[in-house]
Amino acid sequence: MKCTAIAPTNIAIIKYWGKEPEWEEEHIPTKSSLSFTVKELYTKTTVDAGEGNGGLEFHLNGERKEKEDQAYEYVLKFFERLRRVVPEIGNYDYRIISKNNFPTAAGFASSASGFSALVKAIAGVMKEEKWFEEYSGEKELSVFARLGSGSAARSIPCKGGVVVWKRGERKKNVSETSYAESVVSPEFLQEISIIYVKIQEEEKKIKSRKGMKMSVETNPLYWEWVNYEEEKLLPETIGFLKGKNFKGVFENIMKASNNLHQICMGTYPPIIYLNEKSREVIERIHEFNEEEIKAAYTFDAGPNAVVFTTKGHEKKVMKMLEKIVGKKRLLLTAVGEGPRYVEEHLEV
Ligand code: 2P0
Repeated sequence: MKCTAIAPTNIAIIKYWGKEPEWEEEHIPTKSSLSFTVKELYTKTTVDAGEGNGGLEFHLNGERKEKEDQAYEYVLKFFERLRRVVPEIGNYDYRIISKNNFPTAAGFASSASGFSALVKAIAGVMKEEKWFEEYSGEKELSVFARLGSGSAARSIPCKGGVVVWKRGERKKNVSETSYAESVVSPEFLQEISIIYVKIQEEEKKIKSRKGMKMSVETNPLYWEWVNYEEEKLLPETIGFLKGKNFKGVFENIMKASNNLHQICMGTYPPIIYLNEKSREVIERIHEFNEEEIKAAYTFDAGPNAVVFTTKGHEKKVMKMLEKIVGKKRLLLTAVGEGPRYVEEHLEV
C-alpha cells in the first residue's frame, strides 16, 4: 500500500519554545503558538507499508538514512510514540521516501513539513483500514504529527492559513487536547507577502530540541514569558489578523521574535542564534517602519530571517533585503493552504 502527501512548512509568528517537563516525551508545549502556513516550501513524502512488525527504511533528499543518523532516530522514535497511541501501526513494515524543496535544518522548519507529510501519507495508506477510522480526523492527525515534532502539528490543518497550536488542557487528557487548527483562511490574507532571507546555509549549532530544554531549565524569566504571550500577545494577534489590522500584526510578530531571542539570551549558557546580518535586517526594517509599520521580521533557531509585508510595499522591501544578502538569497512566497495528496509517488 502506497500513498504520497505534500505538506507545507509553517513559520511561527508567536513561537513555541519549550515542553512541559512532565510531558516532554509527548511534546506538550508550555504555551500555545501561532503560525502562517507557507505556500512554496514543502516536503513530499511517499509511504509504502506492507505487512510486518515495525521495520523502517528511510530515505531523505535522495539519501538512505541509517540507524546512526539523527533523522532516522527521530523517525524511529516517532513510530514508537505513535504505537503507544495506535498499536496497530506496529503491524507493518515501512519504506519512507521524503524530499524537501528547501535546505534541511538551516533555520527553515524542515521537521514541521517533514512530520506532517509523513503523518498525512500514513493516514492515506491506512484510510481503508477499519481500525483507523477513529484516528482519521484532523485533530488526531495533528496530535500524531506533534509526536514527531512539535511544530509539525501546525502543518496539518488542510485549510492552512493562520494556525494556532493549543497548549492543551492540563486537567483533561492533555495529549488529546494539544493540537492545531486553522483560525484564518489563506484567501483572507492574500495581501501578505512572506520573504525568506537566507543568511546562512550551514546547519544550526544548537538544535531547537536541546535549546528549548535549556531555556525551560535555566532561564529565570521563562514562565513569565509563557504567561505574557499566552494571555496577551497570542489572543491579541489573532484579533488583529481577523480584523486585518496588519500594523498590529506586524508589530506583534517582531515583539514575539525579539522575546524568543531574549529568552535564548537569558538561557545559561546563552544561546545566540542571530548574527550580524540578522541584526542588520532588524535595523533596516525598523528604519523602514519609522513613519508607519509596513513590514516585520521573525527569526527561529538560526540566523535566517523571514520578513512579512503587504503587496503594496513588497518591491521596496525586496530591494532593501537585496542590498543586505543579494537577490539569490531571497525567496518570495505567501500564506498558503495545508497538506494534500498527490498521485505521483517518489521512487528510491
Ligand atoms: C516554532 N521553533 O514555533 C519554534 C520557533 C524554533 C523556533 O518549533 O522538539 O523542531 O521537534 O518539538 O518543532 C522548532 O522546534 O521541536 C520550533 P521539537 P521543533 O516554530
